[in-house]
Amino acid sequence: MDFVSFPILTQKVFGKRLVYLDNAATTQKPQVVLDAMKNFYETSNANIHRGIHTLAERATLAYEDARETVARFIGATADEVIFTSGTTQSLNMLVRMLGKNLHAGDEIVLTMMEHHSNLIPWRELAREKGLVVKFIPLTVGYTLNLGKARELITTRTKIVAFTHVSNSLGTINPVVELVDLAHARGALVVIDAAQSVGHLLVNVERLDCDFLVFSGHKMCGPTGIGVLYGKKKWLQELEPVFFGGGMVGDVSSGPERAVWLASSQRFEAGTPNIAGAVGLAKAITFLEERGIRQIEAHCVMLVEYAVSKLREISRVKIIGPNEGSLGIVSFTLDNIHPHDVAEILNKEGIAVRAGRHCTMPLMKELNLENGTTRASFYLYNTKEDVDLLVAGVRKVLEVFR
Ligand code: C6P
Repeated sequence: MDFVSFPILTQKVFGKRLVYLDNAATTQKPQVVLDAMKNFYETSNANIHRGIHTLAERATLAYEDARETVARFIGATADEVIFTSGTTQSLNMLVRMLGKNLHAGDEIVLTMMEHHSNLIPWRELAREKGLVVKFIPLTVGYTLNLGKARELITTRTKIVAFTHVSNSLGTINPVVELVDLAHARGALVVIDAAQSVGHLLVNVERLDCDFLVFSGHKMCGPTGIGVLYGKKKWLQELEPVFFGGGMVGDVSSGPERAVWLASSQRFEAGTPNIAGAVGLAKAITFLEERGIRQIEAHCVMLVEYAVSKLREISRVKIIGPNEGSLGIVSFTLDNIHPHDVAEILNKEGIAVRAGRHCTMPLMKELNLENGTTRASFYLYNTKEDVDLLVAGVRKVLEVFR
């Protein structure tokens, strides 16, 4: 599927066809995205919302069109979409904005499978303000323990923040149940959708989440562009935490506070990643043309195939749910260090990620101090890629007999 649209995938590594299975870290970029960004710089580059010359108007239009595209894609309105540099910046910004209304003793509920980006910002805030952070544990089947979630989410809970899809396990979390639980207790919901947007249909209206964040680079877009979605009623109440050009309606040298712009631009201080937004919008139309449902089905099929093949090897242990994993297969091979596994696979032209995947608390909980080897798939991967991975794994096991 779509192999030819991605120029980088046509190369060889150590004389072997590149088998790129590190898509949860970042996906490759189709030619149309590369062309869209090149075309922007060649024909339209200017700063936005500032100039009244032709290029400035063209660039502003391209940037705001990109915002419209993102909004439509996730079922939001344009004024609910804030461009950031990626999931990590979205979360750090959001934590600081929400933190202004949190007080000592308030509780934040996260899950044991959070990426550091949806963990450390909350922990830092909690340390500063005396907040309590609680974690929803996992079941033995690597899914969230919803019974415990019901106990942990109480009227003291102010925020429930969780990943839609685990980057280490591939687990798809039950968003609707968690949103219902949180809202029933009066808590706000923050969804880390870094591993889900562009992989399955994500509609913020249907999910009824309060905030949702994701990165362009994990869905065929460029690096350095991401999104913070917020329900309009919350964004209207929140104060920005970054200040500078492009976000004020009025400011003077006096001590009085500046007046922020009313639109989501007030959260985008400074010159944003204009070409990145253009590239992300192109990535979205590229994915839509291929069909998000088809992409999801393709990745699910590849995971099922990979799991069934890997399970034939007795020394492999799959670290993830039996079913319902989205494009991610994490595994261990006896006690072989995942870095050794990845190095040998690399010599076979196969790119995987090895280690703790920025989820150290999860790995500690699972007694996997060295982490796992993780293969992650996207629309351009094939069953042949899986076969090569499995052959590579057998090679690793021969080396570590
Ligand atoms: N996970 C991985 O290999 P950034 O780096 O800001 O684009 O995304 C951070 C992030 C947040 N949440 C989840 C669930 C993620 O998977 C990631 C990025 C990559 O798993 C790089 S650590």
